[in-house]
Amino acid sequence: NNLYEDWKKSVIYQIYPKSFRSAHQRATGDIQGIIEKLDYLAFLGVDYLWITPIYTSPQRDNGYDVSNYYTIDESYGTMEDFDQLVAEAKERGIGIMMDIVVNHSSTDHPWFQEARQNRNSRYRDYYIWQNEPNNWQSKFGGSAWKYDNATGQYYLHLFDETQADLNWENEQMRQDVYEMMRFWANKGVSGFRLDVINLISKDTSFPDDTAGDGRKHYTDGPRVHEFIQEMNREVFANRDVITVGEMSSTSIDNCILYSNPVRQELSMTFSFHHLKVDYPNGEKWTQAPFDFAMLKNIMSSWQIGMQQGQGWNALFWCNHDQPRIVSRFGHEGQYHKQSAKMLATALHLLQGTPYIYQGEEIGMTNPGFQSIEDYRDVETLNIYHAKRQAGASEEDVMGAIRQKSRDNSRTPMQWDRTEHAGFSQATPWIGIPANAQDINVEQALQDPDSILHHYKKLIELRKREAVITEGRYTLMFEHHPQVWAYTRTTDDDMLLVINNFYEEPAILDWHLEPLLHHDLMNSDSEVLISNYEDTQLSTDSAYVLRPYE
Ligand code: TEU
Repeated sequence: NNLYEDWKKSVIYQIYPKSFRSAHQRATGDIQGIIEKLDYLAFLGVDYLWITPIYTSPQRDNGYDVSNYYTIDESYGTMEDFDQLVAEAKERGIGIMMDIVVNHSSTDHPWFQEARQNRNSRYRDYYIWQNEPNNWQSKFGGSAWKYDNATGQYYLHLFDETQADLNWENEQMRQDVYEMMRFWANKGVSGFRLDVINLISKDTSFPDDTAGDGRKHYTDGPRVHEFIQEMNREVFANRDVITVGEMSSTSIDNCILYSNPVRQELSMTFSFHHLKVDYPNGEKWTQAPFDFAMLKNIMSSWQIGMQQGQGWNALFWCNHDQPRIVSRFGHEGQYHKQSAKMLATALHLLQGTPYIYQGEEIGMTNPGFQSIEDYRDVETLNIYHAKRQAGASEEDVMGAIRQKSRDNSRTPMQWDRTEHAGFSQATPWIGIPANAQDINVEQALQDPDSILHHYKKLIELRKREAVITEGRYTLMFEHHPQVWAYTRTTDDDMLLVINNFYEEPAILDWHLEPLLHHDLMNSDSEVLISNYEDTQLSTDSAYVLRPYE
């Protein structure tokens, strides 16, 4: 049954190279730094490394603004370094996934440079030009259109104004993209992560949005499945690569289309609805607790929906655009360890492909920077200025930024207790949280009870227990205000996962789940993994879970 091909048991680790490790002792990380740490990653047991963009770039958006898709940015090293990385990772059974950013290019890219020269330029139509802007908004704030003096027209940029949207209606442009992707595939990379790939097909009448920021006119747009199927034929078919599409504001139905194997589009999708549960009324730039009922509900609908439609989802709490999960849904203080392990368990025993973002496996936290001067991210800086200008107080804006900024996850990887946490001997490009003294890889390796060892064990379990890959998902104790519990079942096995998301002890009343209770009383069971040493499943009428157990 090719529904469960081998790669579906794999676990992926995300590296943000700017903040991973600087072998050259500079302010930013590099490829040799990744090579130095391959043994560590092999020890953890991951199968693929997704490396965020390392192509030549002016770094306005930390590499998501590519000015040459065929070269490595000098700050990261050389093409020789890259080839060495692919080869040395392969020796350890690890594949490299490239991050492909083709919804837009940098305005420094030669295509754009030529396109903006004059309206008849050969590359003009590689981008999207209009005489008048519509009311679509950039995801980083302000209008999505920028007036370009030289030719007197506006170009579209859904992100920063230096990230001009490519025109996927242009067939030659598409062919150039596929050729570029084949170049990396031929170098022996094992996969692709496709940046905001569900935004590439726009409604070409560019209508004003009557109620919103425009996203409904380009999200999962009219030709997107056609383009991805074409990319599949041109690049992925007959190659041993896995693919994951980053899907902005998507739907379960579309993700099934993107990832059901019969459709020949992508291996899997990233969706973000579960990470908007602390955006009250959809507003990100707020300080707000997370809505647990909503989280449970979203996770469950995606598990059930994707399973029914035979799609495949990526499982993730963290990435380079999100705050740290232990600071977000867990506990930074006394229950740091328990809560980080609980969150890992809740996620890794679901159906899908788990992604671990660098530092998550040791429980890295948000840095809690005090001043806007400490932040680097273009989105954060834009929002700071926009909100301040609109009259918001320094305290409110900084409070929201401390909770939501993308820089929360971009601080250097904490390797050890030395200065700059073993990231580099030079002062890093962005600060390091004070808790690096306690939260670091060296410490985690020495402590058999560490968060790191818990992640390692979860990865081992996934390889060993087919039920984690294949089992049917059923939500248990649906309305419990503190507990997310679910079962995964196959014909032979049942896995029961129970997580207390809060510091307060939680009581499970078995009378609420009589069938489950009956099954547990009449079968042999074993505790596979827990964040407390002495966890035992009791079938007494009420079962009490400890803080974050
Ligand atoms: O992110 C796309 C995206 O929509 C976000 O997660 C984005 O960070 C968020 O909307 C901001 O509020 C991808 C990359 O992961 C991100 O780092 C890039 O900045 C972005 O695309 C543009 O390439």
